[in-house]
Amino acid sequence: MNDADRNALKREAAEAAVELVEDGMIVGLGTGSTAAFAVEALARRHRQGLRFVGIPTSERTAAQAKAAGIPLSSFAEHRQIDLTIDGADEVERGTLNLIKGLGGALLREKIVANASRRLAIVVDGVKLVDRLGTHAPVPVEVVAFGLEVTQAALKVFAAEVRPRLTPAGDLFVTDGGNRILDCHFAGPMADPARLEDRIRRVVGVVESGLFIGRADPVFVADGQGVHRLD
Ligand code: ABF
Repeated sequence: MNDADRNALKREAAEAAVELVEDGMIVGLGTGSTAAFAVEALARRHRQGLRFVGIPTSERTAAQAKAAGIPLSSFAEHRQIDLTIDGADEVERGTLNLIKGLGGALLREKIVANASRRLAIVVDGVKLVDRLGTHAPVPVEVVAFGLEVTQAALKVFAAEVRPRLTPAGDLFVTDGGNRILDCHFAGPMADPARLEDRIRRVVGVVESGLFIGRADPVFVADGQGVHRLD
């Protein structure tokens, strides 16, 4: 599938999720190319008169939303988000567990997801898998200090642990000033919930990109239409 076709699917999934937004809501704004289509659709609905405020999951999304005229807020004003619309890297059929964070915003995404009554996930069909770990590594956000030690500790669970680099070859720095270690597994994961728990206990880890039992619902666009998974 070419990029244009894939983008058309991403847009369809995003537009379906935006239908869940109601007047007066506090809306979490996700990160990534699929979530960006949702921000675009939200901006259109805002111009048509829908009233809501957005809480962004990254500086990138904040800039997009601001430029599009969406009113933004923060946790200083609102502790509870009604609905967040975000992308994902893999969605497990059946459980709807997720891998997120290849876009580098996993910590803020998890904080926003945690504060949300509902987390609507928008993906194209390529990201729907039988078991997590089919295509994507699990990104783990870690503090910069002791990176090598944390990397070695994560190596106990993963086949390979690689520091995320920028295209220029420097260590990638998250919006929170942390680093990312991408954990590659030899095959699909047997027990992602247990793995999330074990990764979290490693000293130096801030959060992992495993999102267990949080998606509600998932919109998947696959060329046959948009399917809603609950
Ligand atoms: C965010 O952006 C992430 O959690 C995920 O890593 C990524 C998906 O990006 P895209 O929609 O561009 O594939 O939603």
